[in-house]
Amino acid sequence: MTDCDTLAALERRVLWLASWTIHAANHLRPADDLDVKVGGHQASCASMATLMTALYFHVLRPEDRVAVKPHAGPVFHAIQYLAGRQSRAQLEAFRAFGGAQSYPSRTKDKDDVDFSTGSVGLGVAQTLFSSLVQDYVRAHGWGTDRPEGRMVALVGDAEMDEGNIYEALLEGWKQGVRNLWWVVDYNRQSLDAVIREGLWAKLEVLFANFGWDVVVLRHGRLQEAAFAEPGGARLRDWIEGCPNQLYSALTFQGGAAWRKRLLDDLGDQGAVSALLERRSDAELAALMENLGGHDLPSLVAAFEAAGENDRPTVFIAYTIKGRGLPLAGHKDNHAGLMTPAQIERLRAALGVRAGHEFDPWEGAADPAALDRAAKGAPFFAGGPRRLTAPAVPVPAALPAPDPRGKPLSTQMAFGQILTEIARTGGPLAERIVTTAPDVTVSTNLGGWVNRRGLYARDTMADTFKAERIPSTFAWEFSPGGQHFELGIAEANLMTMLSALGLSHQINGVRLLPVGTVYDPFVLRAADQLNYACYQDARFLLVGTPSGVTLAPEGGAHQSIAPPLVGIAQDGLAAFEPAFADELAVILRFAFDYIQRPGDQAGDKAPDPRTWLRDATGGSIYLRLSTRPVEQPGLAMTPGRAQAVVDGGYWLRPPEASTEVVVAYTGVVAPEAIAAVGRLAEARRAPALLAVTSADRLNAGWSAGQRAREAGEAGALGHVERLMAEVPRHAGIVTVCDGHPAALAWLGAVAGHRTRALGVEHFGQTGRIADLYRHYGIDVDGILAAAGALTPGRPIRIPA
Ligand SMILES: Cc1ncc(C[n+]2csc(CCOP(=O)(O)OP(=O)(O)O)c2C)c(N)n1
Ligand SMILES: [Mg+2]
Repeated sequence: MTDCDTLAALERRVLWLASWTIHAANHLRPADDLDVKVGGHQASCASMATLMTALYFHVLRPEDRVAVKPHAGPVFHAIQYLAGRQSRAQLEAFRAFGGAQSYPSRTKDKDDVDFSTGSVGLGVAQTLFSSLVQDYVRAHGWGTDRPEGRMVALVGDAEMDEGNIYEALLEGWKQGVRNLWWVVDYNRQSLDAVIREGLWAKLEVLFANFGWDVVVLRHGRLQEAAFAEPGGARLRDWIEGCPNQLYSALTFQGGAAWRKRLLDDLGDQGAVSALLERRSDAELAALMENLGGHDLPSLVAAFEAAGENDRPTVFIAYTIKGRGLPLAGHKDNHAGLMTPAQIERLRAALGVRAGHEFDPWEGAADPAALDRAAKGAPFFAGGPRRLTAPAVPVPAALPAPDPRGKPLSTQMAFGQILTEIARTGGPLAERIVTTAPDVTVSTNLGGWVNRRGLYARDTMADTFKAERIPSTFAWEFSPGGQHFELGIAEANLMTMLSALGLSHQINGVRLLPVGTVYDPFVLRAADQLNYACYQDARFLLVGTPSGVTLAPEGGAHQSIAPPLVGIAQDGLAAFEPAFADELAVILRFAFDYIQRPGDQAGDKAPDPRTWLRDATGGSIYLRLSTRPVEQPGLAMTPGRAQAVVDGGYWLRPPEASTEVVVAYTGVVAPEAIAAVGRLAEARRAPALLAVTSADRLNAGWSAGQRAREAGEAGALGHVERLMAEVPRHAGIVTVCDGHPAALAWLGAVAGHRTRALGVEHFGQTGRIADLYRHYGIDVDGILAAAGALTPGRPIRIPA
């Protein structure tokens, strides 16, 4: 066990290294790197140095996982460095290209980051969902060879304003979350301002209401000892009543200012005056700064006491932003940087020689003892923290629903395919875990849930079933269930997918997460989705219903922009199929694709057929619809299946004489097919392109161009091959139930004039026919566009 003197010496090294890392990034780089100063770190780091020293060098265990608040990144890297897990070169390149990241990053940092942070609030929720996932995994009998870990979030007090934290809190309460610590760095400062008075009391009540243990770390040992002296009670009352702004301001001004103010306020009270007089200015400042979050013995004792049980616990640790630095307490310190003169004074105080700033134990009395303590800390004793799990085999084909001549929607097909997987069982079925924010039935997961059950740590019977009341859905919860039912909070869905989708690396157990959401609400949780992808979590996201095609369901539920999200979101391959057999092929691909090894471990070479870096894998987004459409009755040949995955295929190929091409994606297939039939009357050899993934076509196009620019003469993306078949004089009409920009770029691939049809305005309700007409994505709209775009006989409209 590391004693508190050793921890205190480690803390000094942590504070120095973090401060120097930031200073070096600002002052020691070539001049052209200094165009933007690196703010937002120094004061936050000083606030967190004590807390993080106690946690990483004493309290945490190898199985614990931590989300470090973004601006404490340099403290994290310094700790990793002292433990031998981070390189000096990375610290020296802090915030430079390829160097240690500003905010801890699972994917971009080279040391072992458990959870990325940056967009405040998200890492906090991630720890909660990761804890639920750990329970899920163990409830299914997996991963029991490892001890249970605790999920820990280090949270800023202003970060607690983020709403997603409370959405997660509520869900955690419902699901009986445990093994979770949130440690609030209660420095009473945000970026702009000083925090409202009494926030801690609100948090205390709130968390207690949700069944959490609340530990307020207000005073350190020095303060507690002073409170025990004559007059100490008055001092305590003064400290506890002192407004945040004043406490911060006095901290900034130091010992003499403290004395003056305290004497002014309490000085006539004999015993208090004596208490103050017994201390020098420096001692008085140290006393007043000795808050709970800066007192190693208090922190260690509190964490150890809480570690006795698995209850969710919030620690409100009083700290001082910038503590130990000349920036301490100043309300403008968020982006504050120490001047070269100030860092020189800190250097002198800590006994650091010039030129030895990055030496791990420079200035330490007993370097060998510190080295042993740092590297031997339990947290670092468990070897690599990132686990692996073998891929779950995926069958060569998934069962495509048999429409038997009946129209079918992609959402119905999705439900049927999953139900069939549930029925046939096997490894794929075992590892799929579904989740939805109160849209399980309405996104067609009901069949799957009927067979696989809902998950909960405790069994809960379906009362309707027990009472023999007929119902289509069995709603039984058990530890073996495979559906996580979430409340209506799309942010929680995405964070849950992020947690489920990292299980192979966090728990060493592979899960295949499938989350469904009404497509418009992808945007409601777009930042959480981005966060999940940024961490390289692996999942399938199914947006359904989508577009204006949900028609009478209400204009307020329409999605216009998600196809563009599908194109733009890094780490997410988006598909928008029209037909059931396409969906079956895409789903099979998806279950395989989400298990591929990623950028860090995987083969980074692009596939020469498409120029997509498919070997690395990623997550999948499917945009589906509730509109039944006639199935084309085509065979699913290997060639068509490959093209469906690559992003598109010719339903009617172009010829040398082709004058117009209609390219569609998704649910508007019937309109596109009918329009091409009609066009044949007025234009030569109209062609029809089925786009199953605008995202993958677009990505392959960009990659092909980049490769050619880099000298790979033969590089061609799939869409470039498709468009090469279209004669130069032909025009292209694109159509989709979403923003027209999703397909408008097709014309640029090989230089064809293009008219892009789609939806640009939000909120009309009506029948599908009304809306398609209104937005011009019906047959007449396509014909009108084709007529205006290409020369030739007038086209008869309406049909
Ligand atoms: C979602 C999001 N919004 C805004 C920011 C910009 N930002 C970074 S830190 C911060 C304030 C943080 O205050 P607090 O959480 O109290 O941490 P401290 O500055 O005290 O270390 C803000 C607004 C961000 N990183 N993420
Ligand atoms: Mg703060």
